[in-house]
Amino acid sequence: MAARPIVVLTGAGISRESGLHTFRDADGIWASVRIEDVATPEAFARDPSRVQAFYDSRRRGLLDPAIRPNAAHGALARLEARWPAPVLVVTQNIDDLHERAGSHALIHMHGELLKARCLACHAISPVRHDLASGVACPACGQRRLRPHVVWFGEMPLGMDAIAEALDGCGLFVSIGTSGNVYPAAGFVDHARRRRARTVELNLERSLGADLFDEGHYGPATEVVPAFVDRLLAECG
Ligand code: BV8
Repeated sequence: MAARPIVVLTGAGISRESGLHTFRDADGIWASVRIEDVATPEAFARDPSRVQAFYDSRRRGLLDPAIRPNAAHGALARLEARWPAPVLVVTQNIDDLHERAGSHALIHMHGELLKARCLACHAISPVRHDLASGVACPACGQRRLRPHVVWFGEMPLGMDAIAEALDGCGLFVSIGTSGNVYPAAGFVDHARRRRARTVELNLERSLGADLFDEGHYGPATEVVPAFVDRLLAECG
């Protein structure tokens, strides 16, 4: 049977072994700061400096040369390069590790830490420095930049393209996500309704584990390359 398109959803767990923290693990980001204080539009309106400092700190962390893509990111880039049908990675992550590993068909549905959005002209521009310093928008020159990040209560990015890809995929793979956050956590249901095969690759069973046809559990750098190798062997 001809190879079908694949949609892969990734979450913070795929970047954990690269040295980036997850959100809801014991040492996760939400263990030391509240979503309501740093990851909502209301938080930004109430205390922009605090929100900018939260993302400036994470951006500096991501730019540390020690933070590099890991074998799981690499396996997904290999899958895209060698699978004989489209492979789309939809990531909830705002890091750039999928790009640096070589993935090209990629949607950052929660935005990107290395981009800023201008509140005056809406331009999106690359950023590698602190926004708290009040840098000017390269497009309009005004000093009203926010992180190009989707906060709680904001519309995720690329939803139409994601829905179209889920409609047409034969395989949906969820990697490194706890299944807490919607609409991402609902993608498996969408794929099932379209009769796609659904697979979860995670350190432990997620909230939606029962919705998957199969699950393989362990560190992403082990279970993702093994799964990709098996997929590519199956398709010859
Ligand atoms: C939306 C920002 C409407 C960037 C994030 C009231 C008003 C409006 C909406 C809502 C509301 N109440 C609820 C909602 C919905 C809300 C939501 O889901 N809330 C939850 C908390 C209940 N969602 C929204 O608000 C979304 N927008 O609904 O708009 C709409 C929707 C559709 C259509 C039209 C309109 C916006 C959600 C995006 C919020 N922004 N991040 C940033 O700061 O990073 S969400 C945040 O959680 C991150 O993006 C993160 O990616 C995401 C999900 O977390 P995970 O990636 O899963 O990380 P987590 O730590 O939870 O889990 C890690 C997993 O990895 C674990 O399972 C662990 O076992 C595993 N793991 C750990 N180590 C490893 C590993 N796996 C493998 N190997 C390892 N080594």
